[in-house]
Amino acid sequence: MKPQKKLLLIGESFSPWTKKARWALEHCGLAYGYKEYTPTLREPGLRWRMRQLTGPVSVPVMFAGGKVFRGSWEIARYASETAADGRLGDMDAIAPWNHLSEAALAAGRTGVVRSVLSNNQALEEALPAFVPAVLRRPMRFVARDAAQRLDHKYAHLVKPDAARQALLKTWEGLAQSNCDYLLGSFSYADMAMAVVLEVVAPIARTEPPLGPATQRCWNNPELAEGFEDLVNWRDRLAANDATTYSQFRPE
Ligand SMILES: N[C@@H](CCC(=O)N[C@@H](CS)C(=O)NCC(=O)O)C(=O)O
Repeated sequence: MKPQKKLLLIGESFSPWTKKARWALEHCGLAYGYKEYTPTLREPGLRWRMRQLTGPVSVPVMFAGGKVFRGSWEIARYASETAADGRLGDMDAIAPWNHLSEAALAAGRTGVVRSVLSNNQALEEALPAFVPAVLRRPMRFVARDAAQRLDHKYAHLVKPDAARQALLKTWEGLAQSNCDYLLGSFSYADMAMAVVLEVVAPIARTEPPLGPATQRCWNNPELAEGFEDLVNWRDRLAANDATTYSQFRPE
């Protein structure tokens, strides 16, 4: 293990990309500080910290020894290089799995955002915690506006059917490896693909917790039923001390 720098991760607890980053850091035994990001409200602060005043920003972002690591893949690579013992697997061999995961998550996110947009209760739940109950209904438009902006920001990344394709490839990969690990032993490939199930039948603990209507928006019963074997596989990884991470553990 290389000497450890102080790490600060900024993410969204419910976001599958943040889940991938945390899982990788924790599997590599790296301690990190964590701050929850609130889109729009916290964007100026994040831009300031990143020294990035223009262009799109997204989370997770990690700060380590004056360097900025943008996105789950850069963070996972950093974790792998710091652990320096190959415990996340061969990252070059894993890259194609991560591409499948990214495409599936992009499609999943757009599905979730559009489902929130068509659900008044979920829109109210999306407002920050400090908004009092009586103001939630009249302020739905604020949440709708934020969700529409997210939808526009990321819609270009969506390839139809990407989630199903990624799940199918994972199912085939596991059948081929003939064990619970895509590359024969637990690696970031398993994390990247197991996290796809978080836009199908999520189980990771989120803080702050999502409201009940929002939770329903994150579920895709049709895919969950079609890929029940994979949901069970992900549950086995989550239940195993050697392969799980903090968001899969009860508090
Ligand atoms: N490729 C990036 C994707 C990260 C990403 O899409 N983050 C979204 C999560 S929904 C985000 O930051 N959304 C909030 C925003 O755009 O304001 C990664 O691997 O981390």
